[in-house]
Amino acid sequence: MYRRAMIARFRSASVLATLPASAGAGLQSALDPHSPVASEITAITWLLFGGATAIFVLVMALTAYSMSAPERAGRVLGHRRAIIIGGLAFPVALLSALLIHTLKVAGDIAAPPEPPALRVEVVGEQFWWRVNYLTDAGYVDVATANEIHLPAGRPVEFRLRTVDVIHSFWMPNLAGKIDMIPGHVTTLSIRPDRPGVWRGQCAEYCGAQHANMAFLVVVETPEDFDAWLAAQRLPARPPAAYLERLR
Ligand SMILES: [Cu+2]
Repeated sequence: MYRRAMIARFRSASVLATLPASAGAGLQSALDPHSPVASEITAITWLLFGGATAIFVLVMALTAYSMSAPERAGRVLGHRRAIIIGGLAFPVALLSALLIHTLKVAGDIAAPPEPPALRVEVVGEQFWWRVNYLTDAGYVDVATANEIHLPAGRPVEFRLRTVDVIHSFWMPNLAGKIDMIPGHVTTLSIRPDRPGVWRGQCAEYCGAQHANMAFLVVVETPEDFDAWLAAQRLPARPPAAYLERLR
């Protein structure tokens, strides 16, 4: 219900009115990834969830066994070899394997696989997002607020900074959280896999209006994105209603 209300609110107020009805499916979900980085994070999530569930079930089964046959369980589970394998070797081997795997994935996520086709600077401000599209030379080409347009299938580099307190930039469908730290520029590289609309949110409590610090990510075909960018470069025009009144 909330999601429908959110989509309706944004649709009525912005360019989203032109998007197909299916655009809002999985609007804000880390379990519905739409970039290689987000897919890797989701895979780790399921790996940890599946592994933790298997260990929980195993421990519950051993607990039930111990309660139903305490003497026999005491002999089997209390044996020195069982304690070394189950209490020491198993957790050390498992946690080490997980550590190596997650470090490798974290390295893949941090190192952009390809040079960016687009650089976007996002500035966190209490309590909104300034979005600057940068030229190759690093100057601001076009600026928007609370709405990020991206081309599908093209690598994008975000340069993230803040002008006041710590914020955290989070697009659950497209990437993990990344903090915006005063005095620092952090970077994030993604490649959205298909057109769609997703919602992002500040993930670091930053003040009274923190919960309202949200934004939309509109991923379009490269042709639509180029057309949108070209339209944004045009000088602002007065609203139609205002022109009507002048007639
Ligand atoms: Cu914030």
